[in-house]
Amino acid sequence: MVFPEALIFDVDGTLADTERDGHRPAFNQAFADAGISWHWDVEIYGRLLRISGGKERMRFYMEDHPVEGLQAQDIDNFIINMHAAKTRIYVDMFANSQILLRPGIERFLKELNQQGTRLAIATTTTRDNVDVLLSSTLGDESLTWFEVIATANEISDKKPSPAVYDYTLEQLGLKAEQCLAFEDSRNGIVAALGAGLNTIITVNDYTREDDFSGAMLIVDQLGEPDKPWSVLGGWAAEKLPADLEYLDLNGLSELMK
Ligand code: XBP
Ligand code: MG
Repeated sequence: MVFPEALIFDVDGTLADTERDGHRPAFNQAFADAGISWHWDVEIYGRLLRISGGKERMRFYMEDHPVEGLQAQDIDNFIINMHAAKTRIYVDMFANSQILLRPGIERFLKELNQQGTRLAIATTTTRDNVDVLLSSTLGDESLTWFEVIATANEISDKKPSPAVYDYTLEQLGLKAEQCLAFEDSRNGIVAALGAGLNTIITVNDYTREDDFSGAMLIVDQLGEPDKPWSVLGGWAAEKLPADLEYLDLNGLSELMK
């Protein structure tokens, strides 16, 4: 293996823990505003995360929790409108944002950007959500660090489909073996592996127990000098220097040998 030409990052759960305290309350606010009795608590939402994509998640939930008075022919419009409302609420939440990047993300992205490694994003979330997360945590300029930002706006076929990764590779003009993906979930790794990408996993509270078979490396987070990571597994884990406490360019080079 050689050092990757490009690194491709998932967003939700990987760059930031957006699901529990971001997307979930935004959905609930949209439901409440529309006068719908749905409420997704932390546990219910964890189960629903199996379905990627907010529109798909609502459609799935509706099968067992029909909305009173909603006719079959109005369901598509209902989903579109609810999702647009949820996206507006989510974006507005960042005005007084408590959503921070996960440990190591800012440090590592800056290091990669300075060193000239090409960067991309491959996510099933909506483009507005990516823009607000990046600009509120790293500044507007950070959007230009990513050569490709592939979202649900470009690719409607969501993870675990590899479509968003296939599209990202095509846009980068690179083959899968020249790149590396960063993911946090089962759906994410299935998508990345499906596109042929080596994958590093940072688990989170919702995904800790997921099946990450095939991952190159599994860690609790990318780590910081004052917040060392825990290496949890992965087929390349033993290549890492034992005293390495966080992922940096040197660690990545070792991993790719
Ligand atoms: C993210 C998702 C998204 C978000 C909500 O998955 O599944 O649906 O939960 O965003 P991944 P939208 O991290 O694998 O990309 O409501 O915009 O879909
Ligand atoms: Mg994710």
